[in-house]
Amino acid sequence: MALVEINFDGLVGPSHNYAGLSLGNLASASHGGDVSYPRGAALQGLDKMRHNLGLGLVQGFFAPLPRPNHGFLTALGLDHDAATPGPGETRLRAAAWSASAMWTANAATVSPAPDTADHRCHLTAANLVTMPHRSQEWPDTVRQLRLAFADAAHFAVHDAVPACFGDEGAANHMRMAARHDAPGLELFVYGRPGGPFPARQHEQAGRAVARLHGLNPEKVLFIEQSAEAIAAGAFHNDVVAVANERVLFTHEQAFADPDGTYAAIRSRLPQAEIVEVPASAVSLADAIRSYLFNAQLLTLPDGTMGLVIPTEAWAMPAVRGWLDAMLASNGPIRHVLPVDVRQSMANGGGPACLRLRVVADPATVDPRFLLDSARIDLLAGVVAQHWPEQIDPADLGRDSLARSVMAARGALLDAADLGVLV
Ligand code: SUG
Repeated sequence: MALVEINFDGLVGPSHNYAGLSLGNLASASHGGDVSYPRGAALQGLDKMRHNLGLGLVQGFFAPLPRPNHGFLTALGLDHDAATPGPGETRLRAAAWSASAMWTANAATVSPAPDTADHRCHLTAANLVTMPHRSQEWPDTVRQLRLAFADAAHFAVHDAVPACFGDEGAANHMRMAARHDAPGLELFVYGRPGGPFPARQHEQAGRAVARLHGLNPEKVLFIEQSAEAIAAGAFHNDVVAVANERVLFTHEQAFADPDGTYAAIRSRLPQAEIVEVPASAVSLADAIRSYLFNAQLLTLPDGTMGLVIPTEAWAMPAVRGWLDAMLASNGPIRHVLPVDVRQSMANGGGPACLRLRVVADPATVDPRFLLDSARIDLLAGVVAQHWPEQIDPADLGRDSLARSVMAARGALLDAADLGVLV
């Protein structure tokens, strides 16, 4: 089979909860303390995978990481099972329970084989150092990537770049190309510190990844994210822009220098089409609240493009109005496909956060990470039987909950024949 785009969705883990851990992520902050529904959340995610598979696309998944992460607590000098956390310890304890690895757009940055010097697909795990709860993900993530992409003739998996440079992976990286299997232009978006919220992506992290991947310097752009976007809650670029093949779908205020950015793209990829949503039609605040841009912009088997958006975006009048006008026009995005991922959305993770795109020949990927409808049913059966129905953040740390969360992940790994990740 030729090189195709494969979307690897993170299966929502059994410890999914709302602990309000991500400063600058308005949804996470506003839902902190709410009761979560891990079973419902994971089933919503699996329904999205089933939906996209039904479009005729290749779908993969990654398993949840081990939680609670007792090693993280030990390294911080904390007991695993203290019933009453000491002052200032609640957030640290919650961090060890976070199911944040579900947002696999932050797992790694991926450069497909047509872009790299050695014609292999390169993946660099993201260090995610800005948020303590996410900083513990990458060693387990890289283990999983090395299993899924073990075929060294086709893949190279790199450790995360040094922690002095924050890297959030594919959420701050876009690739544009005439077609997925053609050489592409890779766009690394970074933020500058100084605003009210952390700029999670450091420019040097993107530069390091581009070097590690052996990208042609003429086919790489380093783009500054606009400070106003970060200040408005766009903690990752994929909250305000998404690209697919020749199309960039972006909010007017996504980049520090939009005109310079568009000109640089067009000069390197003449067929680029830039679909810019003006602030006069959808304000930055509405774009971030609705997650319009945290969409999966997908090339469908008939060659047209579809935009998989969260139902929240479809329900917002300003966004709906703009999308209706877009569909009525003769633009490159021909279909809008709403999906319900509300449990993830309440922590700031839309359809695009939940997937990592890898352009590769599916035959070169470990088949245990690829899905067909029977395998989705298998995973859904495990979730229905083993995932906790609900979690009150006040219960994080309880031994009985820890045991059921670990047993649920164990059952999933057994069913998926991934026991080696235990
Ligand atoms: O890193 N939320 C994630 C959401 C990640 C979304 N990913 C992309 N935009 N690609 C984050 O902020 C919230 C966890 C909590 O508060 O319990 C959280 O980690």
